[in-house]
Amino acid sequence: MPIHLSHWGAFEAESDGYALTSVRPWKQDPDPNHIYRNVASAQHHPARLLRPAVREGWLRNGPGGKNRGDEPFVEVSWERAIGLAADELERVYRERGSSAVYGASYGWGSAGRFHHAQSQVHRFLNVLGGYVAGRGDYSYGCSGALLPHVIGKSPGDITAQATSWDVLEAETDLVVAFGGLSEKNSSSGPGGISRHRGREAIVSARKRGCEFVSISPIADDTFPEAEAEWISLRPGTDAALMLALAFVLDAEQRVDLDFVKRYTSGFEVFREYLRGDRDGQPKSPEWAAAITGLQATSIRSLARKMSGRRTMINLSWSLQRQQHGEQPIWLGITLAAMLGQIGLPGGGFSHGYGCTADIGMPRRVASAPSFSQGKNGESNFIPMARIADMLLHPGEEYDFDGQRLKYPDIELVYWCGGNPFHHAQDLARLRQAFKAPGTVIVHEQFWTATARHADIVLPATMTIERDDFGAGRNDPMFFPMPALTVPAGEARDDYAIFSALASSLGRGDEFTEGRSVDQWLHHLYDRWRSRLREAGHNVVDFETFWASEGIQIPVDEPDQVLMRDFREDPVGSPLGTASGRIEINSETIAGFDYADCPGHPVWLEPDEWNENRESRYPLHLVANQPKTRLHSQLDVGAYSQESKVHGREPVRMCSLDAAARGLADGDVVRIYNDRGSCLAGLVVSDALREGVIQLSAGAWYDPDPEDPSHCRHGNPNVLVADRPTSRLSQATTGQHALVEVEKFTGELPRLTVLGPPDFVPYRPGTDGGTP
Ligand code: PGD
Repeated sequence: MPIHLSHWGAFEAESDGYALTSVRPWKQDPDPNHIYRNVASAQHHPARLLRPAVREGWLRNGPGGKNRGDEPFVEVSWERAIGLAADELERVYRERGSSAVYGASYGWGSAGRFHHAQSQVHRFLNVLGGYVAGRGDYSYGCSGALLPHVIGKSPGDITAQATSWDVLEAETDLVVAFGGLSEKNSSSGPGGISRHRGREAIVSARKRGCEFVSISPIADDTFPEAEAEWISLRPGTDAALMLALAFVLDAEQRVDLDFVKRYTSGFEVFREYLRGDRDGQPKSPEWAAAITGLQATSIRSLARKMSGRRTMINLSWSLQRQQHGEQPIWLGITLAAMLGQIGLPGGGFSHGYGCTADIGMPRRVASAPSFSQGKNGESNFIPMARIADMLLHPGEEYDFDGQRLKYPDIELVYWCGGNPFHHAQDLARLRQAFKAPGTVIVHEQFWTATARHADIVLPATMTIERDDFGAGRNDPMFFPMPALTVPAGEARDDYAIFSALASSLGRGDEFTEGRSVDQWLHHLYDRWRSRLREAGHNVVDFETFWASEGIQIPVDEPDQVLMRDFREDPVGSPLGTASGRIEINSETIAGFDYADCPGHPVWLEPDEWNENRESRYPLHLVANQPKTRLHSQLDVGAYSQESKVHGREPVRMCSLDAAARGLADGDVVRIYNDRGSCLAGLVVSDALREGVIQLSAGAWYDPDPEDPSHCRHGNPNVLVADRPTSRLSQATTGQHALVEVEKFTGELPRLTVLGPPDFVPYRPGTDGGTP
């Protein structure tokens, strides 16, 4: 039976050529999840995009976004759609140049190396002259700016180089997981995952006697098999807890001063802050207790427990998806340095196991082949999460990582493989921002909110409808992915769409290099095979690979340990920081003079947190990753839909908070703050700390036509502020917001986002063309 790869695992599928008739997880996956069940049920769902469509007002009046998101669509032929998009691209590049085209097109897209949507769109726009790019990402954008200054590595480096599960299993005595070690987030990995390994490793570490501590406002943020001690702190206060742990290590002479001296720089400056030498406030457990809501005694005993044994500090990505997100990451690394175990098997830190399925998989000798994006001729970029600011404030200046930058003036937005109306914050504001450019072009598989906020919408195939090959970011398995069915409706591969557009614009040869999909797959594979052969690794030829159920890419070092080289030889293998060491104090960051990210890690109060329970919005919303889908992908699929309550996204709240509001399990509730509101279905669960609720991201945004700040479906990003982490990183703070919850007693509104939008027939003469 053919094996197919998805971000959430490999699966075996049978098909009748039109649809999948049977799907089950790959036999060799020790711990599959159920997200694969969304695939077959979504493929022919009414929300599937079947034909090219153009917003009626854009078709009639041309560029201009005033009514974008409010008007019906006209379905048109492929020929017409390609003609309209090509003419508009030609106009914008000619009149305004590449600095007026925003093509970052952020998003996870689908598994598959050739049809990788972002590679496709970037290559296409590069052929036309380039585009304004987005730097960083929504996953770990804050760490992306910070870590190069602190450890001279990107988050991508440290996820690929993370100490392997095998080593953790054999060596670690204590895992202290800030932000947990999540079972649900371990379901998926970018580009695909073959064998989900986390649970096995935790089970066998536990059997050996390894202990786990889960620090999170949500009890089930760590695999149940870890049997973790739950330290339930107030959301957003990990930095204060970490400072107090560091304070105890220092006060009780538990700091490995030899390690600190040899491998770090700036410890003394940080220690003055810790002891309160400059501000008069020692960062003691008593000080942290008032901020975190924990007992000073439990902070002290955790610090003692961490010293003197092999301790792995796990820093989840969620910690930095909040205001001042740099601080807990920097402090977690500082704590690991003070314990002196960085570079030792099973000790040190990770960022972070449990965030995606591939962290803890040792590096391969080479990544799988990929489609070249070419060279971007445009130098303008924005930090990825600043899209609404860019569209609303062209020409405005802002700070980013020591630079003073200016937002470009965008006329055309091109999106392929992402869903900004899922991933961005303050969606009512984003909706306003999306009205600014002249034209928005989107390739999508479904009528997501992003497709509904576009002018030209082009239907793309799903992975099961096209030939490709796939491998995850760190995963050693490389799978052939032959198409399992024909495309739904008139959907085309992104490659076919870009080839047609490039050819209309006279750039076809540059984009395709004269190759069909099949020729590209052969070409990319053969080139990759020769490179591996030169490096001494033999892999089978393309035909053998294509007929196989996947091949193994050799792994470099199964017992990989993060920063082992640096520990063994700090002079010969220095870090890429200014000092070549771990920077506990960074002169570079201090030189930027940012009050919201000073030169060493500190506690900074966020603008929004629930210290004051008397506030109008006393509940702390954690808007984290969902369990039954990846981000917003395939929200219409069966597994995702089964989790809904009265069709709304589930929100979890503890029994005390529910009782205080007269709410019961299964109620439809309204969650609100000054930015917006949404409906959700209540699940009462004492896995939540009192005063905290959890509503995962990813329910497709279904705005009330009268009030776009109200989502009828349960998308938390109407509630979360579009506030940057700091001037250093300008990343998302999507994880938290303050809210209140009440029972919804009105008539339950119908959801419109789970079907197609309104279509109107083409009215000849409106633009002189034909449909
Ligand atoms: P996805 O739902 O994966 O979200 O944001 P991202 O935009 O990546 O969107 C992918 C889209 O691509 C889907 O709509 C899918 O249909 C489409 N697609 C898939 N394959 C293809 C293809 O081959 N071609 C084309 N044309 N389209 C395709 C994720 C982002 O959300 C991330 S990474 C994180 S970590 C953030 N997390 C949070 C969070 O924790 N909390 C909040 N509040 N907000 C977040 N937003 C961020």
